[in-house]
Amino acid sequence: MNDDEKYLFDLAGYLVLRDVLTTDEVARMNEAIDRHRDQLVPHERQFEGESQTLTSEVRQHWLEGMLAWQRPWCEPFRDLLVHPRIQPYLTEILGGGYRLDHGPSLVAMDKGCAGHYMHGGGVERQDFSQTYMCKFGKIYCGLTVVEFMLADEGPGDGGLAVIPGSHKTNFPMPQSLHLYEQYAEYVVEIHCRPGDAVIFSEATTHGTLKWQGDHQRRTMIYKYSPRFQAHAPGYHQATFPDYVDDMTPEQRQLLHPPHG
Ligand SMILES: O=C(O)CCC(=O)C(=O)O
Repeated sequence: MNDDEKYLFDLAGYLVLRDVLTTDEVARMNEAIDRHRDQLVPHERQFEGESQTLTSEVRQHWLEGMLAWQRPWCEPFRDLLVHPRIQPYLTEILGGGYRLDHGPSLVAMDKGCAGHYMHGGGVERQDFSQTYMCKFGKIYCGLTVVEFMLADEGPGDGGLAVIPGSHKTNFPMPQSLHLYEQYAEYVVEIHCRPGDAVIFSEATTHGTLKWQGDHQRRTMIYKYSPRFQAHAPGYHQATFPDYVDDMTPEQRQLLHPPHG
């Protein structure tokens, strides 16, 4: 993570990284998802709230469980846990030994699909697990999101949107902004090509705009925490799930419970 990227991440709460995945990696993931499309689950209506701008009869579809899929389908998703382009960023902002907190999850959206209200940021995050701080030139993040784009997300398509700088806000978000009904000029729609990645603090206010693209939106979401911290219950309630035995030691390291 170079000095420009540290400045931008601290300023805005997110970074867009171009060409993180090869065309082949994107194609392998899309093929694996196509093979499991019968497992896509419609998203609950609660994520649009009462919003007049985000609601739709066309539901988002989510898919999980990729790490446990049969080989070769699990492989590209396991590889993302230890992707060499992403690791230096997470090490810098989360510290060594960071953990997969929850995910991976696919969000798939067809034309006209419902969004997700603006959430996170400022005083909404009273829980330290989702904090953002910068002290003595060092960034400290709690829950941190990496989105890997598997389809084009161009101007006017909708999809991921953030409020730059909102990871440092001090006042409650107006309800009309939460519902994306007012102050749209403060919300930035993120534009990506397949293979790009976006890293953002969960404390950066973000959401999903209604999908207007003719093609299906596909983004893979991985959420990480520092090694000593958990937001979600994790993968290790009593014992590790069986598929962990079949992972590399480097991949398995990411599924460890919080520790000092
Ligand atoms: O659709 C997206 O890219 C954002 C999803 C989101 O807001 C979340 O997982 O918290």
